[in-house]
Amino acid sequence: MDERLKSLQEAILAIDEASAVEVTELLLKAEVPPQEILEEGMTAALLELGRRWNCGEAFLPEVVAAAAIFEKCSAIVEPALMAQTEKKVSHRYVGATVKGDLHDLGKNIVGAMMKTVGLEVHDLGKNVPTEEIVEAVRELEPKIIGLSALLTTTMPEQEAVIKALEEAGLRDGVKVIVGGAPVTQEWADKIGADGYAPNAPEAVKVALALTEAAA
Ligand code: B1M
Repeated sequence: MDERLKSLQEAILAIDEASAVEVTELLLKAEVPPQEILEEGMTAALLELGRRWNCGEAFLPEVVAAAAIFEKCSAIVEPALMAQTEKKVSHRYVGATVKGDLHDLGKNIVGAMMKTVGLEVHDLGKNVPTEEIVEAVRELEPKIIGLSALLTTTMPEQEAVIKALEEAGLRDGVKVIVGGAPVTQEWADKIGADGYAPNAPEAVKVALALTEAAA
């Protein structure tokens, strides 16, 4: 692993915002691909923090502070991400973190990556009620929606959205991709989602495959 990506991880884990911002800018200047900065630097740091939290080695205030630094670094990386990718498709994508769930960093990264391939992204935010997602599908008529869930207790909301789309007669017109740390392919199959991805680059691949299949 690039030592500079490692120092970005360390700065986030040490809750050192100034260093994290500085290293992110240096990495971009050094033309390290923005996807690598996002995945191997920033996301890896939060995953490590999650592990520490699990073992009682980290506490909520640290997680909140690290998440804020992550967002600062994302704002720096996102324009580079947008600039370097060639646009391929132009369909509408609606993204949301499901009801009861306040985790939105992953959803934001997925949305940013979807934009880089030319998808028109509508971000409904976090803790989004099922009815609001159904309404957005009715109004915006997206080709794809992406549902993030980071808690085992909110995963069932992904299923609730799929059921609500069926009941509203909207399910046939839209592909549903699910993701989030506890979500698996098995879960996606069980709830009748069209796609699952473990990370943002894979989510883009799945979205492209689904839009091609639907075209
Ligand atoms: Co929370 N939290 N959290 N948290 N948090 C987890 C998820 C947890 C695993 C930590 C732990 O205990 N080890 C645990 C869940 C346990 C479980 O459900 N079994 C947990 C808990 C318990 C909680 C609270 C209940 C804590 C409390 O209050 N006691 C609380 C719940 C609040 C709520 O949602 N109602 C809570 C709160 C928070 C913060 C607000 C402090 C903060 C979120 C800040 C924010 O999002 N703005 C936070 C954080 C940061 C985490 C961890 C540490 C990191 C999550 C994250 O942002 N990762 C997390 C530990 C972990 O995940 N291991 C944890 C980085 C992010 C880029 O990754 O979101 O996984 P992720 O997204 C990835 C992939 O999952 C995928 O691609 C992304 C990029 O590669 N992906 C998709 C995501 N969405 C996708 C959609 C797709 C496809 C792929 O298609 C559409």
